[in-house]
Amino acid sequence: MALLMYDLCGSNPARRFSPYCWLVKLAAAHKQLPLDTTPLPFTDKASIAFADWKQLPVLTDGDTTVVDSWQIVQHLESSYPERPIAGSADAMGQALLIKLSVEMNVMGPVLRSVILDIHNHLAPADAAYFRETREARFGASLEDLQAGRESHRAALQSALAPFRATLKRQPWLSGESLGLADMLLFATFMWARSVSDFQLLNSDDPVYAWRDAMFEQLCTATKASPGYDFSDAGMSS
Ligand SMILES: N[C@@H](CCC(=O)N[C@@H](CS)C(=O)NCC(=O)O)C(=O)O
Repeated sequence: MALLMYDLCGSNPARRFSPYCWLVKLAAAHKQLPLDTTPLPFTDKASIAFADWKQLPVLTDGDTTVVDSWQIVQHLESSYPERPIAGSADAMGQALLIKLSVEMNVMGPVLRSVILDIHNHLAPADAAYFRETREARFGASLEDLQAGRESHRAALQSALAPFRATLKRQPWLSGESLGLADMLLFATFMWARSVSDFQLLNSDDPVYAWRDAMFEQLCTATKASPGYDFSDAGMSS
């Protein structure tokens, strides 16, 4: 087994912030799989042209290339079933609802809260690319988007309501043990944490305590996984 993931980075190659790349790192950490990573900036599409893909993460597993974080997670689960993150095809299917809920409801307010912080961690060519593509997508300047971060933070609190209610009734989003549903939400927090010190959560929020517990669990797991370590992932959000 030789797992290599192309991982999005900032001007500092050690600054890795993509939530999709975080998801793969979390899954590999949980499974205690050694995962090597190659840092790539946004504008280096040439290095992943072999995969016929323009987004990160891209994973190579020996001779096999897998693109898209969800397909990568499914590949890891089927190829390396020990220490499952979902445990069955049905559980994987149910986690898809969590993934889409995070992407459609949670990622937006998180991104708008830290979008200028992301930009400020990029090398000049990437910063220009990020500004152009994201300002076109949102129809507003990065400065204006992030200036509204208190309202984005409020929107985030609402989006987290079902996650918060779940965590009042059980220790993990996946149930009695940490699993894929937890990784899907946590990856989004790692995205922000890697680039920003903006406080997204109130400290009395059950999601805050869960996030600390996730960090603790996965930092412990990565100690068994040479090649990467996220105990120093960046800032604290
Ligand atoms: N559905 C893809 C989404 C991946 C994605 O959007 N990655 C972003 C980084 S967070 C990217 O590489 N964007 C390339 C670009 O904006 O040019 C996945 O789950 O892997």
